[in-house]
Amino acid sequence: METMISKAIIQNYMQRLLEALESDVVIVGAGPSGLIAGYFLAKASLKTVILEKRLALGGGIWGGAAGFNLIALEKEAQTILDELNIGYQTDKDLLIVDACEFATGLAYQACRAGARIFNLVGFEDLVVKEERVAGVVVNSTTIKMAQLPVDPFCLKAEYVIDATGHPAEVAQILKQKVKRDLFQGIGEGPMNALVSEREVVAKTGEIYPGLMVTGMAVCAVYGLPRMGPIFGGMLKSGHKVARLIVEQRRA
Ligand code: 48F
Repeated sequence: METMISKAIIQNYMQRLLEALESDVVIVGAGPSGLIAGYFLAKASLKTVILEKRLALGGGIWGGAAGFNLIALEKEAQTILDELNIGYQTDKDLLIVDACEFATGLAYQACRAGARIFNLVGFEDLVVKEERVAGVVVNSTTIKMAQLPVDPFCLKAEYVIDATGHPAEVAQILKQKVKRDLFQGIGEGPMNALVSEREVVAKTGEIYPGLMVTGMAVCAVYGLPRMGPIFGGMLKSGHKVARLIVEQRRA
């Protein structure tokens, strides 16, 4: 019985991993922007892989504001919340959502739509060919944490999305190794929720052929202000990046 369980897990995991070696889109980071992008891409029938270096999905959602586990969204996010079957209550012009329901609801809906999520797998480097991003180099989080000298493996993809949040880790690698003038330096400006919520969506898009940026990684790359525990812009940014990829592939 014990070996039967082990064999079933190992065989099926390896099958999933083999299937993920070539995909339409690899999303790095399973915070709100990455999960919602994964949901819309998978819904549009694109083969979508989401990589998350931590054990839990949801990124910066869980703690709400200072550990008060509620988050706020603008009222126009209501349509997406309804589509995802995530509950909310209204407070003046805002929707208030339970952070735990938001994180688990986004993760569940991305999985149900068909996105393949691998947690405990961290992005390490890009594959770049003929001036286009062609995939990612990844390794197991446990190997990275133990700082073992173990080589990584690669996943090929037509598009890579940087959804790593504040550190914009994928864009950082691109700047260091390929395009030094991509941006000044990584980092957000001081808090301005209104401007940031607007600009994060406006600037979501392709920063290099084959590499898109979404969520707080957009703010980090363009030096936009931070916005705190308001998440409408994260959903809109993830939705937009998915739409841009679907449109580019159609063109
Ligand atoms: O930080 P995160 O939630 O980014 P986001 O989707 O949303 C930002 C908000 O949560 C909040 C905010 C907006 O209101 O200010 O902070 O832009 O999620 C990023 C995810 O990427 C993972 C990280 O563990 C987190 O779950 N991640 C970061 N680097 C890597 C990674 C990496 N190298 N490989 C894989 N995953």
